[in-house]
Amino acid sequence: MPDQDIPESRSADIHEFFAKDPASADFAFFGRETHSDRRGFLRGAGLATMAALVGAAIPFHRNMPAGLVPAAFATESVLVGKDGLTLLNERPVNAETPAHLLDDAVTPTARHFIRNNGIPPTDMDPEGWRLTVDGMVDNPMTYSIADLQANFENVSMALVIECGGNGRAFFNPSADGSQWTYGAVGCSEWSGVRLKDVLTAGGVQPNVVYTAHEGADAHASGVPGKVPISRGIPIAKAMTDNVIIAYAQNGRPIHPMNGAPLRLVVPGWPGACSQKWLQRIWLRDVVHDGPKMTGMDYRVPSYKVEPGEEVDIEDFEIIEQMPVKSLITHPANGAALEPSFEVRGHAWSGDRTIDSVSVSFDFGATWNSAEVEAPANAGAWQNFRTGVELPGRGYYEIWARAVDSEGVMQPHAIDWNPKGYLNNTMHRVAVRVS
Ligand SMILES: Nc1nc2c(c(=O)[nH]1)N[C@H]1C(S)=C(S)[C@@H](COP(=O)(O)O)O[C@H]1N2
Ligand SMILES: [Mo]
Repeated sequence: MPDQDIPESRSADIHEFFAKDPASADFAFFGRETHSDRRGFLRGAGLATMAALVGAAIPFHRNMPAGLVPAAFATESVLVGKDGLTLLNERPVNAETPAHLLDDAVTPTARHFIRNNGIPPTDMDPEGWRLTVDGMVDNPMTYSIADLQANFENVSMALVIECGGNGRAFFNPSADGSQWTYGAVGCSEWSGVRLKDVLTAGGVQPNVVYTAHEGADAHASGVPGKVPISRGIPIAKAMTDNVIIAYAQNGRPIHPMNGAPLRLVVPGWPGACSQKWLQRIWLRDVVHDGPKMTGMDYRVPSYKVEPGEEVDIEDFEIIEQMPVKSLITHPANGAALEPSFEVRGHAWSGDRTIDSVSVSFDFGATWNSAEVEAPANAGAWQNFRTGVELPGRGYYEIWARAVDSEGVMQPHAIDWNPKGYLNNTMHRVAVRVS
């Protein structure tokens, strides 16, 4: 590979890295060689890309044994191109963003969390990518990404993706699954075409009730043909304006771990609806029953249950909108501060908007209303800020609670459910004034 093709910064050009040197990229992201017919890591051209990825030239590269994986990758591997994320699980990969790193109004790609149910595809070449739209449509179609761009209106929107299990770590009794704390949420700017336009072009048949989404990732068990996750949404939701088939994230190709080169973005609903590495959407006349649609997956009891209570599987229903929630992104939890500072963060609520956010520093005895900005567009989170003036030195907690456009407020305590979904309790951060 000629030198001028070297990506300049490790986070900006991950996609090019994949396109130009798949073998090295595979190694960097997956910790293994996936194309045995291709040149191995660090042989010949691999050096240039590796230097770009470790962020500096490697003066002693001649001494590096062939095939040696730099220690810089050993700890980062899949987190290449990500900045400061906490790795919760490695296979499949789950990584969340510490709340204070989510301070930006629009989440940089490097800080968008990763939630994988299986093993990502290694071929994410945008040129060869195809999306098939079929099932109960009059005109089944297969599109390249260029076809989508040429045939439909291209739109860019800041959209919230939050994992249904965000906050699971705080359930007691605890729930199985990735122990997300606060950071399985992000609001990147996504560019793509509207799902509704693509479905309309296909001719939605009158008896359609649900979409079904398929991606190119493989099941974690490695069993060929086994699908890790295939979810869908009611057709009415699919036909709304801000559900998009995205080909870009923050004006750049989508990060490989966020679903490059094509993904769905269904803001306000469990992240699981936003199929990554999207290859097929088919329309159905029944509620979709693919993997992770049934049983207890992304479902909660249809009534309030006691913590630990056994619930009949029949009594579970599919999670639709995510509940009202806020996140304090400044100050950081554990910060040492002067008595006067600004509290900042974001608030969001499913398909609704936020009416108000209040902030307390005296364990909820008094609340001050924060200034809340309008969303950048429907489906984006809303930024809030307020100044606080603490009375003197000591330990304080900053609490935030949002109220949405239907008057629903975040709770103090968790509404327990067996799989630990939908934890929207108030966010608290500890600060010390000295
Ligand atoms: N193909 C595919 N799409 C997927 C998943 C997956 O494992 N495979 N995970 C889903 C879940 S559970 C979530 S929360 C979001 C996370 O998106 P992100 O990894 O880009 O943050 O992707 C969803 N789309
Ligand atoms: Mo998720």
